[in-house]
Amino acid sequence: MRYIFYSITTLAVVTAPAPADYPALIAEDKPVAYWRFDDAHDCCSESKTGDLIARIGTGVSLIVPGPRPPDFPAFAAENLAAEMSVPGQDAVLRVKDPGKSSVLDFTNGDTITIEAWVQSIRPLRDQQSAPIVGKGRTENSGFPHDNENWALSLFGDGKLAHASFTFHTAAGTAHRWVSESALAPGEDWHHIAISYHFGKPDSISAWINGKPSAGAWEKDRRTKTPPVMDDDEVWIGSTLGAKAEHTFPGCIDEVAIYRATLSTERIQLHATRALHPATRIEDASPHPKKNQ
Ligand SMILES: [Ca+2]
Ligand SMILES: [Ca+2]
Repeated sequence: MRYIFYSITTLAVVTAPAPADYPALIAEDKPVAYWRFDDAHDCCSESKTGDLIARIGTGVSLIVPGPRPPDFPAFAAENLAAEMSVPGQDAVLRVKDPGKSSVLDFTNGDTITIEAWVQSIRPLRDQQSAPIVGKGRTENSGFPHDNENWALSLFGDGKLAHASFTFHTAAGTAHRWVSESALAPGEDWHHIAISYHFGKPDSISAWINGKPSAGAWEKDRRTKTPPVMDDDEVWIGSTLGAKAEHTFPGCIDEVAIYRATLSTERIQLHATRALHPATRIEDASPHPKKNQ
């Protein structure tokens, strides 16, 4: 009887009401751009807010599963993500900057928060950067090579992947912050978020799967100098001409950009992950021995 009672209580946990649906959660925090990759058509995936359109490169697949229940209860069972499926062959999503003083432009005094779900399937080499979403450094004609306005990436240490935030100054100097916490490559989905108030190097916050992580600017790269700000594109999943070595090694989903900081409580809500019910039963239930 003990085993039957255990199963019933576990079922009660499984059928508890799910939290609010993910797009509604994001909308409450008022992003200026939010790409879901679920309702893409021919060429494009539209932002759920504003009118920023991500044009889909031919090396991107939009038929792969994103985070889904039961592990990620806020998502729909049919949630889709963007896979950089053919690295080096146009595996990138491109968003045009509307122009001067657009919602994609940031300078000193502005706050940016960037978040995304990532499935980093292949391991990163030591010092390898895996771009999630960033503005500039596209190698588009008419723009300098070192014009990264802002970017969220993973950064490899040869084994694990750390969260990183980078920008260039107008002079073209790169400034990279790297989290202490890191995630292992594989099939699991992870929520990554970074918040930064430009001009204040100590203002940076990062969260991996909802947990705040300490971190540091690379040596001599703390700066109060403003970032370069121009009209280059935002790219999701790749940088630097979308070459294979500069393309994200896996899938990206639910990319959101805010012009404000988000509290840890809100980030944790976004990053909600259920304990896997099946695993709990497997692990926790006593199994009677055979022939007992
Ligand atoms: Ca999605
Ligand atoms: Ca601009």
